[in-house]
Amino acid sequence: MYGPSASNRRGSSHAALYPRGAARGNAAEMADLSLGLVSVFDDEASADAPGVHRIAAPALEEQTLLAMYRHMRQVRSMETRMVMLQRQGRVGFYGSCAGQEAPPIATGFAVEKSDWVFPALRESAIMLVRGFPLVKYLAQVYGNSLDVLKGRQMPSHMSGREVNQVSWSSCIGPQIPQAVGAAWAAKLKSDPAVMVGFMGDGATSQPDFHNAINFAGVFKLPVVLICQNNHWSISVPTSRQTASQTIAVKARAYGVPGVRVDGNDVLACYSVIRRAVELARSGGGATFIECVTYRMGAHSTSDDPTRYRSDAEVESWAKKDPVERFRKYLSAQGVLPEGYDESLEASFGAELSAAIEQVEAAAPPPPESIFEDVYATRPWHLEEQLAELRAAGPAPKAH
Ligand SMILES: Cc1ncc(C[n+]2csc(CCOP(=O)(O)OP(=O)(O)O)c2C)c(N)n1
Ligand SMILES: [Mg+2]
Repeated sequence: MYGPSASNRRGSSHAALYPRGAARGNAAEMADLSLGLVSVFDDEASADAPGVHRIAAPALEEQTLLAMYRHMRQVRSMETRMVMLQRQGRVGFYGSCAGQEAPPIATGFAVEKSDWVFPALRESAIMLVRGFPLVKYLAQVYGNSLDVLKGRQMPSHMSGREVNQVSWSSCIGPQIPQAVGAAWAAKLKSDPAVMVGFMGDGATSQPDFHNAINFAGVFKLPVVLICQNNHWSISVPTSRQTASQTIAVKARAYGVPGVRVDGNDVLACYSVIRRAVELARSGGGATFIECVTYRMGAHSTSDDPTRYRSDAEVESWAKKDPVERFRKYLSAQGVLPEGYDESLEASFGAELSAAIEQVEAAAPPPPESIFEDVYATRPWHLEEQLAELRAAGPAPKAH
């Protein structure tokens, strides 16, 4: 989408700012990475990327790398299955994150238990990395009695109190000031929690983005703002969204370091997000990260992307599939056990089928539940309405 800048073409100054193997950074060091493309994978997919800035792989144990890979594959299988279920009429709506697995999975590994996630549209799976049960997760799509949100949210708007993840709000943008506000609260309370706020490329055109990042810069807040630039806001391409050279560079205007990273390279995402989280926790303030990625499927099950984007574009990004790139990397490193993929597919396929079966067998939320969770003590007029509902008996069966 973006051409190489003069500073990228020089390249060497970049290398000095983010040296290979650097474990920790400071705000000044990260400030000039907003025009390049930080990457770990040295593969065909990134070889000709303009301004590519290769960094060393993060020092992660083999077990952690495999766990990360497992999550990437699991999410891909889950997204594929859920879209199929929608097409079969078993769920009403689904928003898939296929193609964009790397930033959320990397985030799940980069944050600590006490940190909070404020997602945009395609980061629900962070909850699974942080231990949220699959059955409860899928029940949200069905909105039935196993759903912790009691069917009150649109499908795919998962959230989980036990994993510190708030619901995304459907409106584009409000989670950004919410993340920043929570970071301000944490700072005022000397709470070491870091807030991670996500957005799509489209959300960077919203006033909420500018208000929030400005505030985060001025008050040096413990927040990491992550934009998943998937090149489209439904049918609007990034080129019609902004005339900025990159999205990450917008951070400069607010005195916040901006880092542009290969969003289909899970290890690069992990390194950059982890450093930003550490920086935030150590009092270094906010970082804005642009993850350059691609939505492989439709915006949601209500969208037909063939109306606005070309097959050639989709095919060119298919070659940069983040799951496949990670598989090739692990295989080249000798980390992937023989037959691992096959056993993973089989076990996760079975786990998914069992979870779906359990969820589909659950009853709808009881009608009385609409009177719960707003007031600590139910006011008289709601008591009256509840009595009326009970007196009316069960609703007629839908055909
Ligand atoms: C304030 C607001 N305006 C418009 C919409 C309709 N809408 C839903 S998703 C979307 C595009 C979002 O694009 P982006 O932020 O790039 O996220 P992506 O879907 O690409 O992940 C729009 C315009 C909305 N939900 N809220
Ligand atoms: Mg987008």
